[in-house]
Amino acid sequence: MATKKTKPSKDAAPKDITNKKVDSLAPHMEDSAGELMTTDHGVKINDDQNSLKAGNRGGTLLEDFIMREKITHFDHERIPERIVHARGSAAHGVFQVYESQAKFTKAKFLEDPKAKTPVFVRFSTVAGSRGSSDLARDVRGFAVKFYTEEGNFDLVGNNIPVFFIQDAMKFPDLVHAVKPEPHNEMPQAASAHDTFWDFISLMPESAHMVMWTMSDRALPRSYRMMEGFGVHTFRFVNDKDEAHFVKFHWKPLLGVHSVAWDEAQNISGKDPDFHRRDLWEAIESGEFPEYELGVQIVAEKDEHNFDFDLLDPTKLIPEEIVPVKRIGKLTLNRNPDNFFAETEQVAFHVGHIVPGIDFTNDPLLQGRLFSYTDTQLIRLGGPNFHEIPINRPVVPVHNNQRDGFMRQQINKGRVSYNPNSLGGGCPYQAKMSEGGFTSFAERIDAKKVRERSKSFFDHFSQATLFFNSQSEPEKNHIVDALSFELGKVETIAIRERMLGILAQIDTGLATQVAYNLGLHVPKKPEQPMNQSIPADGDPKDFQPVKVNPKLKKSPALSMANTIKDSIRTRRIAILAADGVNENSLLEMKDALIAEGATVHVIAPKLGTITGENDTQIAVDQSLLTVASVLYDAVYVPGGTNSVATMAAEPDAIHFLNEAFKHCKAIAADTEALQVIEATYFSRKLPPDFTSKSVLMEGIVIGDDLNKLSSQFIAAVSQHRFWEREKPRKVPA
Ligand code: HDE
Repeated sequence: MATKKTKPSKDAAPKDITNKKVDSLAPHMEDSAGELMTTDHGVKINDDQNSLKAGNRGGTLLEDFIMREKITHFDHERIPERIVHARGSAAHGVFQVYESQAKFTKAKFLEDPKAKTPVFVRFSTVAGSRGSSDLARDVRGFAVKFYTEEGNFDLVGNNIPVFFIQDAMKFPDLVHAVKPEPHNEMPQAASAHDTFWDFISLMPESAHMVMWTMSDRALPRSYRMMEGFGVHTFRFVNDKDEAHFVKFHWKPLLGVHSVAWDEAQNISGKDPDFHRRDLWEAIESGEFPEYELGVQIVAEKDEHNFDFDLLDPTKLIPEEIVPVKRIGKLTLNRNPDNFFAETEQVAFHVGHIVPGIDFTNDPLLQGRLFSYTDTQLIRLGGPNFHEIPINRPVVPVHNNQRDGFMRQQINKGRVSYNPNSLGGGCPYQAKMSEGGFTSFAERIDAKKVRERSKSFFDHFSQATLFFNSQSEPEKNHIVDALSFELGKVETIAIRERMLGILAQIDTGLATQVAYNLGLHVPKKPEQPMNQSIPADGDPKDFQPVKVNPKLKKSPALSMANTIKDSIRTRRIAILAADGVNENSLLEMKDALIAEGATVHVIAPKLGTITGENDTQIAVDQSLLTVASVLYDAVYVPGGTNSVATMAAEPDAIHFLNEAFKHCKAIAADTEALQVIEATYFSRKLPPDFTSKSVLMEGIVIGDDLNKLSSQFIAAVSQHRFWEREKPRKVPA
C-alpha cells in the first residue's frame, strides 16, 4: 500500500495570480542588448560574416559548425501552419468576474470577484494561410486561454454563434471545400469558389451559418468590435454536483461594427494587416480592448423546452428567450513579446476545462475533443507542447507522463507509474474536496448508432429568423454577398442548387439573388437535401423540415442595434494643405482627440504644412501612403489655399468619394465647400446644402466650429450611414 508523504495544501495557490503568468514567462525571455553573440550552446562567436573556407577563395569546410548550426536552425524555422485558423493575432490580458457564480459553477476563477485571472487571447481568420489578408470574408476565431488557479481553461470560440455542420464527421469535408482548390491552390482566403458552394448547397444544415458569413459579421471593423461565442452548449456544475446548461458569449464594450465588402477588398490590398495592426496599436496606446463575458443559463429540466435542440451547434438560443447575463470582464492589456513563441506556439484545446465546467453531447464538440491534441502533436512537434512557456499553466504539473521530443521537465526519482509505493504513492490523485476533476455523471442508456437525431432536422427556421432580424441595409448586404459569391461560382448547377436552399430561407432573398445571377429560383430544391437522414434511407423521401418558431424577430441579431455612443479609437482623417485655416484644423483635431479618436493630418506630401497664419502643422500621412478605407471618417478644414489645393487634387477627391461610398461620416468647414463641390457625391446632396449647416446622413457642414465638431462627433459615433448606400451610391 502506498503511504502518503505530505498532504498537499488546498490553499497553496494565491488568489491574485495575474503576475504569475508574467513571472513564469520571464525566465524564457531573451534580450541581447549589450550581450556577446554565441552559438546555441553558448560558445562565443568571433566572426558572423564569413564561413570557414580552405583559403579565402577556397571551398567552405564541413567543419564550420557555427555556420552549419545557423543554417540548420534557419532551415527549420517554419513549422506547419494551423490547418484552419492559420492567420491570427494575439494579446495578453486579465479576466475578473463581477460576482460569485458559485450557485452555478464551482470554477474558482468565476467565484472570487477579487481574483484576476491571466489570459491569452488569439483572434484569427479560418480559411486563409498565415500570410493572407485580415479582411477576408470569413468567420473569426476568438480563442481565450484562462490560466486559472485550478489549471488552464480554454474557451475556443468564434465570432459567429453557430457552425456550418452538426457532426464532427463532416469537418474535414467542410475545410477541404473552403480551402483553395487542390488542383491550382486558388482562391486564397475566400469562400467564393465552386468547391465551397458545391458542398454548402448539398449541406442544408449549413444554411443558418451561411446567413451569418454572408452578413457583415464576417467583415469586422476590428477584433475589438466583434462578439465572441462558445458556440456549443456547455455545462456549469456547482459544488452540490448540480448542472446547468450554459452558452458563453463575449460582448465588446465598443459595440459590434463592420466594414463594407468593397471596403474590405480594398483594405486587403492597402493594409492586409489591418486587424493585426489595429489590435497592436490599440494596446500600445493604452486603449485596452474590453469584452464582457456573458452566459445564457438553462436548467437541466428545461432541456427540451425549445423549438430546437440545445445540442445542435447550428442553433443559437435567442437572447430574447434566454437573456445573456454579463458576469465578468476581459481586458487585453499587453502585446506579446514574440509572435512565434507566443501567438504561433499557443495551443488551444476545447478539452482544456477546469472543475465546474463540463461538456454536453453536442456531436461537433465531441469530435473537437479529439482533434485539438492531435493537431498539436504534428504542429508543435510532439507530446510536450504543454511545456512551451505560453502553454504552461500557472499551477504545478505532476503526473507520470514522461519523455518524448523536446522534453523540458527533468523528472527526478525512479517512479513514473501509479500506483506506487516506492515514491510514497506520489503524485496522489486529488479528491473532489481537493479540487480533483470529476465528469458530470450524466445518465446514458442508448443503442450504439450512426444516426442524427430528428431534433436536428430543422435547418431553416433560424436562418430565416436571422434574415428577418436584419435591418434593410443588412439584408441588402446579404443579397449582395450571395450574388457576389455565387457569381464567382462557375458551375451553373451549383448556383441553382443554392437558390433552392435560399428559397427555403426567404423567397424574396432567393428571388433577388436569382435576378443578379440571371437565373430562376427552382420550383423545388434541385437535388434532394439528404444530409440528415441515415445512409440507407431514400433521399427522395426527405422533405425540408421547418418548425414554426414562436420568435419571428430577434433584435439582438442585428448590428444596427449595437452600442453607438462613442468615437473612442476611431481613425479620423483631416485633409489639408499649405494655407489651411489652423483654427479650423486644430480645434477640430483637439475636439476629436478629447473624445478618444485617433486623428491623422493627411496632406499631398509628408513633412509639415504651413497654416494661413504661418503655424507649422506636422503631417501624419500623405495621400500616397494611406487611403480612405483605413479611416472611419474625414474632415476638411477651411483656408483658401488649402481648399484650392485639395479641390484640384484627384487623390483627395477620390478619398472623399470613397468615404461617402462606404457610408462614413464626412465633415467640412463652410470655407471648404469648394472641395465638397468637387466630389461626385455633392450632386446627391440637397440643393441648399451650401447655404446652411446640414446634418444629413452623416454629412456635416458648418462654420461654427463648436457646433460642427459636436455634430461630427455624434455622426462618427453612429459608425456608418448604411441607409444612404443604395439610394445615393457613387462611383469611387
Ligand atoms: Fe476548431 N480547430 N475545429 N472550431 N478552432 C482548430 O486546432 C476542429 C470548431 C476554433 O487560435 C485546430 O490548434 C474540428 C468550432 C478556433 O489557435 C483544429 C472541428 C469552433 C481555433 C480544429 C472544429 C472552432 C480552432 C487547428 C469540428 C468555434 C483557433 C489548429 C468538429 C466554437 C485556435 C489548432 C487558435 C482551431 C479542429 C470546429 C474554433 C484542427 C475537428 C465549432 C478559434 O484542431
